[in-house]
Amino acid sequence: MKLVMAVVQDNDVPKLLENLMQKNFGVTKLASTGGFLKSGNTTLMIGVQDDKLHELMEIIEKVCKPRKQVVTPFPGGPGDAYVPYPIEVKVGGATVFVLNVERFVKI
Ligand code: 2BA
Repeated sequence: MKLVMAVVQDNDVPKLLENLMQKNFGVTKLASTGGFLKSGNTTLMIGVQDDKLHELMEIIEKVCKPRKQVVTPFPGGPGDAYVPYPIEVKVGGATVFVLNVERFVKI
């Protein structure tokens, strides 16, 4: 069994959850915040049997689209020369971690 931790953009969450529910994946949704943009994103925790991992990854890939976001970087610290001009960053589709599960119990 694997535990998939997928950091996705909030915009993609409703459609992704709908797709995952249709295919009977078990999902826990966590509100999270990106360290760089310091804005909200969503982390989905999905426990999945090994033989369903490929199907799960295909759904995430299909639904989560990369987007461009314009941000103004934060100053590094006191005394830093800071020029607050906006930069464009590409966010997503999804950042996905796949972890081996040692034990899975429901009590
Ligand atoms: P954020 O940390 O808010 O990053 C948002 C986007 O900003 C990133 O998109 C990337 O395109 C850009 N970015 C991040 N750090 C940067 C830097 N030092 N310089 C320039 N641009 C930078 P993604 O790579 O698609 O990441 C989306 C979100 O996934 C991240 O939001 C973070 O919440 C999570 N994430 C990404 N890599 C991670 C990692 N190695 N460990 C844990 N979470 C991660």
